[in-house]
Amino acid sequence: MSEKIDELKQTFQEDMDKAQNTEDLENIRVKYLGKKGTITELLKGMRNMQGDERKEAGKRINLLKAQVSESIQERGKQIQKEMEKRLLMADRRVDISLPAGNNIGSLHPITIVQRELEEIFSSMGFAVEDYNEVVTEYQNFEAVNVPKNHPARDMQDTYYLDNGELLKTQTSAAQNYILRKYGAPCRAIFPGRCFRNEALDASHENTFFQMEGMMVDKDISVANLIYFMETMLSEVFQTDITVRLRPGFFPFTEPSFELDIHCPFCGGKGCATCKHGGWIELCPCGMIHPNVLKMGGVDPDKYTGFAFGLGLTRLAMMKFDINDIRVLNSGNLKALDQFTIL
Ligand code: FA5
Repeated sequence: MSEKIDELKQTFQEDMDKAQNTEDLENIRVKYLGKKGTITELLKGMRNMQGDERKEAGKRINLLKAQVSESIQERGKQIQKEMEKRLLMADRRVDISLPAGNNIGSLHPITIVQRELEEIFSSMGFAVEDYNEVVTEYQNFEAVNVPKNHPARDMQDTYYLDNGELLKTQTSAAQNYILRKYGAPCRAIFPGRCFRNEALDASHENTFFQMEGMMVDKDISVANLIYFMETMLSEVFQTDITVRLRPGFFPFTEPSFELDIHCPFCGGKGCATCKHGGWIELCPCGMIHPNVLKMGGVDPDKYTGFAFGLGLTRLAMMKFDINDIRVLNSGNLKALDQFTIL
């Protein structure tokens, strides 16, 4: 019996290694667990056994049955995920001249990219948080080290409510809330809609999405920042991504950087997407300023951390090759219909 079980385990593993899709898996399930399946036959064979031999065989076969069924389920989930990923990340090109013939609805391109990023960061232990769109001046500016009359406020003019609150200009407005909620150590991302009083053009909207991320712990350094950004972007673009940091300025990070990626479309040779420079500017980031940690109730002498503010809308444009940001908020079904996920 034990030889038979070992043999069966081996052939099962070989069959599983070859399984590519749900149909292959169903065939394997029938072969081993179906009415006339090999394991079912083994169980039937116990009829001829007695006493301890029967007991022992029953234990082993039932264990094998549970393992086989679990492996099939696990592989099924994996195949399902791979299929969803392929559907989501298929290299879609927007052709707005195509007729709008699709009536079944679809996820918005930004939602597709946001969900993918959430999944990637969750798998690296980051909590996913949501935050208000209407915030106080304190949250949007003071709590991230931008005091009243600081010139950095000029770059982020926005829409004010009569009660003095405002539509948040950056997801950084949630940094203080996140630090207070989690304390240290913490890892969190918080995507959100942002608003700015902008002159609109092909790459500037008054309403757009960012995805902010923060990691705070003992001895966090720029090396950690680079590692997480490279890992995340390699997943998004499904290819190894090299990043470079250039000096930048944000009042809430010190040092501050602009993170560029080696163009994933031309491999750095130069193309229309990277404006022939080989690099694409993607994500401002830096080490969280001690004042921001302090205002969030975290001791900057014990903890350090990094923060980044990814332009989610711009990332979606890059992934789906959309060359005018205004398409995304336009409700133009001719363009948006093409992202339908069946
Ligand atoms: C900020 O908003 C900082 N809060 C980012 C940050 C977070 C830095 C944490 C350091 C640490 P900036 O203004 O550059 O930075 O905006 C970040 C990204 O948002 C830009 O790179 C861009 O992709 C996107 N963005 C900004 N303004 C617009 C706009 N009008 N339309 C579309 N995307 C925009």
